[in-house]
Parts: sequence; structure tokens; C-alpha cells
Amino acid sequence: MPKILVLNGPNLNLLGIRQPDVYGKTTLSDVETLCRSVCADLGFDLGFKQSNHEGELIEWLHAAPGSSDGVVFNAGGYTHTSIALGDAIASIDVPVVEVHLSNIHAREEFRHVSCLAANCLGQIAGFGAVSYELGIRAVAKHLGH
Ligand code: CA2
Repeated sequence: MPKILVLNGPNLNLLGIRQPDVYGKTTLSDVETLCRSVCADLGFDLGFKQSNHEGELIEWLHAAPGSSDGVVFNAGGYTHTSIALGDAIASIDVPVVEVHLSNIHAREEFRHVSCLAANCLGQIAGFGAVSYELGIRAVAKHLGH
């Protein structure tokens, strides 16, 4: 079965646990459950990972060709700072969709910039956990599913 890898960056392990006023009550485990159900509907296996370490996220991107057919990536705060993650996305021939829970363009100016977007198929932001669902559907459609 084809596989979609969902990657999550720093602090997203705290989703639904800390600052629910800012990021809501949905936990990362809830997001994973949603992604698993969407992937099952579309006929994809799901890989779902989170790391607080930039290098680990880079290693997972490097490993995607040959093990995953597409990537949905919420890089958290690294989105706005990491040339290295943007380079890693550019270095792989696997389609990557950037996703965000919040509408980064409606927040502080430093969040309006993405170091990843230019190397991604596209960006989806502002729909909470549904951003992940839309990201998976976008990758699946791109792959002809
Ligand atoms: O909206 C998103 O998905 C973000 O990627 C979330 C990042 C933020 O830095 C980006 O600008 C937009 C922050 C993730 C941190 O998540 C937390 C969850 C609970 C408590 C603290 C942080």
C-alpha cells in the first residue's frame, strides 16, 4: 500500500496539554487518529512522527524517498527559521505539503514567512486539525488517488 508520512516539529507534542487557549484542546494523538482515518479512506498507510529536534526532522525527510510516497509537514516554529529544513525538502523527490493548525498569515509578522513553502507542493493553514486532513487529500490527489 502507498504511504503518507505526517511529520510534526517542535512543541507539537504539547498540543491540547499546554496553552489550550491558544492552540485548542485537540491533542497530537487526536490529530494522528484523524490522519489514520483519512489515510485508510484513501487507501494509504500512515507514518506519524514528532520531534523537537531539527536534525531528526531532516533525517526523516532524507529517509522519505523509498519509504513514503508523500509527506505532510507541520514544522512548527522551524517553519519560520530553518533554511536547513527547506533545503532537505528541496533535496527529496517526494511531494511535501506544508500544514499549520493556525492561520500563520493572520498572526505575528515573523510567522508570515515560511522557509519551506517554496519547496513544497503548497501550504494549508488555519483549519486546525482539518489542515492535516486537507494536506493528506492534497498529497493523495497529486499522486493520482
Ligand atoms: O499553527 C501551527 O501549526 C504552527 O506551526 C504551530 C507552531 C507555531 O510556531 C507556528 O508559527 C504555527 C507552534 C507549535 C507549538 O504548539 C504548542 C502547543 C501547545 C502548547 C505550546 C505550543
